[in-house]
Order: sequence, then structure tokens, then C-alpha cells
Amino acid sequence: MLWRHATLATLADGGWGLIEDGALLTRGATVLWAGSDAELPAGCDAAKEHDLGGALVTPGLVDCHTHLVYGGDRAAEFEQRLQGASYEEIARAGGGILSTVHATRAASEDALFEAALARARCLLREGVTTLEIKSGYGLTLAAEARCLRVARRIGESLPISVRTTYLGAHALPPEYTGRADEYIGAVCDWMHRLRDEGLIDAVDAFCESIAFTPAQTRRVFDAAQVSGLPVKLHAEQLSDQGGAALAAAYGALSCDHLEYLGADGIEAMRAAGTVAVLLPGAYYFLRETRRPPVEALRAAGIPIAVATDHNPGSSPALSLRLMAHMACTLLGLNPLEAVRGITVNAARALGLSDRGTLTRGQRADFVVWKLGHPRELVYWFGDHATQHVVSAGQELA
Ligand code: DI6
Ligand code: FE
Repeated sequence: MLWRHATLATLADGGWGLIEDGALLTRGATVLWAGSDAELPAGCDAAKEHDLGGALVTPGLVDCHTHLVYGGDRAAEFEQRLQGASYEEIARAGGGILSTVHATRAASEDALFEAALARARCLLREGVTTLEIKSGYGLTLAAEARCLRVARRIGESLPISVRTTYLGAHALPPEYTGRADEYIGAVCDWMHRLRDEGLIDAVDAFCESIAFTPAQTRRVFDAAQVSGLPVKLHAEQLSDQGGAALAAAYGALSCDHLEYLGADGIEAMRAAGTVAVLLPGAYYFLRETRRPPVEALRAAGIPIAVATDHNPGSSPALSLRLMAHMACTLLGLNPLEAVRGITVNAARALGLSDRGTLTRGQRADFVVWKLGHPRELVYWFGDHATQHVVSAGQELA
């Protein structure tokens, strides 16, 4: 397919990579050529040609951190928090993540699938062509497997690539009360079995005072290493546990949240090439006041990504563009950083180097927008600005 007279934002070489009157040639699932329309190689005859009339084209968006598969919702808990209860108090009283665990265990695989599919459709409609989905609301072998199968089915049912992350170490399930170390042993055993079933692309944990300790997190990461799986971490969301430095020592793809990240964590992430994933939806929804150290991350040259963290308890958000907007208004990113954060750097947070820019050889994942300049992606909010969404060369009907 040949897409002509486009304003390309290739995001190559660290900037916008703007090409006015650009052209994009794809074959199958791959970008064959991207550049100025005037330099289009002679004799490239495409089966189908689109004249975009100057419309903006960017790489497909990448949502690199979601908990999309779960039962029920936590709207009542939102009301409790508005009346003064804190997220930690609710969690310690057995609500929070565990209330979603109950609802998820009680739901059928088809019900989980239908609910998650509707959410994935919202993201896709907005231009998301790669989506990470974590488990972590089942917390038994069978229920974690069910959630991961649902995540795989989403990728088979929609023109969106799904990367699955195993988050067995999300919360301590009630049947293991007082036996957290034993539960971590089970999480590690299940990991090997779920990996053998092809259900896991990466491993994550929640290292926090209300969740698991650094020592327990280390055991999960050791098991991931044995399984040959890359790791990422929910780190320094509510307090500084030294999780980022720990994850970096395992070559983590990303550390996510990071409101309480300190200088040691930043240095370790820099040295390991770990991506910092900012989650402004959770920052906003929990009414956090401590901001992630954006200036220090920038000064250290750490790649910054932005994601929805979609989940029922701390970020019921289904717009990645709104998150990128909030990464600017609430967390201090500039529009270029925010757009790179939902494309090229988000792909990197998933260990994917075949997407995130519009350059030769990349996957043909891109979006044609009813917008002029790419900074408008993070300026407007609440609109549906997509004109075409193309995933692996296939245009979304
Ligand atoms: N941190 C989060 O923000 C989500 N998980 C996590 O480890 C919240 C999950 C929830 O509240 O259901
Ligand atoms: Fe999360």
C-alpha cells in the first residue's frame, strides 16, 4: 500500500522527525519505505494508493502498562476514598486489589474476555496498536492462566498486538494470609508452568509496603531469570523501597510509577538502560501529591514512557492520549516527550525494537489523524481524532 501526501511524524532520531508532504510504502506487515513524496523511489507500484491530503501520520500508539483483565469494578471504593479513606487503608482492610481478585475468580473466562475486549476496543479506536496486559487479579494457577489466556485471545480477536505480563506477585491472596514467603514460592512454580504454555512474555511484581518486599521481589526475578523471561517492576509508587535499583540489577525493561524514586534508583536505571514508565492516571486518581522526578530522569537521559495503567482501583482510564496530556500538565513532560512516551519509548519498555517509529523495516503500525501537528495529540482531549488505524499493514475497518 502507498500512502501519499502525508505529514509524517516519523519520531526517528530523537525528535518529531517531521516530513511535510511525505509518503509511506508498506508491504504486508512491514514499512518498505518512508520519506518525502518527491523522493519516492521510481517504479514502486502499489496495489492500493491513498492520497492523505496533508493529514498527519504517526506510529501506532503503544500502551505498555495495563491490567485490562478483571471482574467487577471499584466505583464504591472511589466513593469511599472521596470521603477520606486512603488507598492503603482500604487495601489493608481487605478491599482494594483483593476485592477485584474475588470478582475475577467468580467470573467466567468468557465474561472476562467480553469485558476486556470492550476496553481494548476503546484503546484501539484511539490508535493503540500494541497493548501490554498483566495478570494479577487471579492469584491461583488456574485463575492466572485464565486471565493470561483472555489476554492472548484479545490479541487474536482484534488487530492489536498484545504482550502479556505475569503479575502473580500483585497482592497476597487471603488463603495465604501470614504466609507471604510460601505464596512467593507458588508464584515462582506457576511462572514456569505458564511460561511453558506460552502465556508469558514478561514478569512483573508489586514491590511495596502493602504488597511484597524487595527480598520477595528478588525471588520472583530469580525465577524469571531461570525461565528466560524479562522483568519489569511496580516500583516506588507509594514509598521508596529501593525497588528500581533492584529491578535494574536484573536488567529490567522498565520500572513503572516511580513517584518516590530516589537518586540511587535513577543511577541504577540509567546504567541498566531501564525505561521509566510514568502513570499519570494513577497519580491523578489516587490524588498523589509527590511527582515522579521527571527532571532528574531527563537529566540522566533515561527513556521515559507513559501508559494508562488501566485497572479498576487506581486508574480506570481508557484513553492513552489523555494520559499523555496529563503527563504534560501534571508531571511536566513536554509534548514531544509525551508523544515519544506513548510510541517509541513505550515499545522499548516492552523490549520491542520493531515498532514505535515510521522507518524502513519497522512494523506497519501507524495512525492517520484528523490533526495537523503531532503536538496536537497531547493537546486536545476527549476527541476521536483517528482517520485510519493500520496494524501490521491491515487497516481497521
Ligand atoms: N499498582 C497499581 O496502581 C495497580 N496495581 C499496582 O500494583 C492498582 C491495582 C488495583 O488497585 O487494583
Ligand atoms: Fe499497574
